[in-house]
Amino acid sequence: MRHILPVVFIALILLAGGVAAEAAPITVADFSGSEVLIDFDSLAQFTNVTTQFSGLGVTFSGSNVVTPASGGGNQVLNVTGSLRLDFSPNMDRGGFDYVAAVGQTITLDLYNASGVLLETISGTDTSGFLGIARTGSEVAYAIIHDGGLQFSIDNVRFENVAAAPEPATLVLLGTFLGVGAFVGRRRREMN
Ligand SMILES: [Ca+2]
Repeated sequence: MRHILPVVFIALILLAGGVAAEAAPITVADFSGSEVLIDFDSLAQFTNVTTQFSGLGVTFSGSNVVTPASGGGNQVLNVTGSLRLDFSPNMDRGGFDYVAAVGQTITLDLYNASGVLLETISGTDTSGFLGIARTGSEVAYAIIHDGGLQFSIDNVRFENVAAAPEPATLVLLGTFLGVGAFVGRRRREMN
């Protein structure tokens, strides 16, 4: 028993640490592979993107229009400098490709359902990927903005990985439950 308690204690600390909200910039490679991916290629030119992808868990608002992407297919051109994405259910990992003008800064702000700004991340390249992960499943909507200029986005990705526990967490939980069962058995044997 004296040797088992520290193990249980450490397992509990690690499990609690996984629940606390933490954020980090991510790349496309950081997604699970089963994330939602919206490439806009199925939409007609000059479509205004709003609720076409609500079945996939996201709606768009803010002046925008579907235009041809330079590499083929479609992208979404934002003409007012601000685009909002509402997620249902909440997401905890998301990102997108962007194209901007030289000297422009593209910013991604993440908010919870109460409108509290949780995280912000910016990109200053003329094209690239902007993404962020935040544990805790709190992200209800995102606003992409650039200070009033035009920008384009494509390949919007998002998911809620908290809904599927990570393997490391499962192993820890299994260890914890296993230790608990062992202690219980030892106690029954001693009585
Ligand atoms: Ca596309």
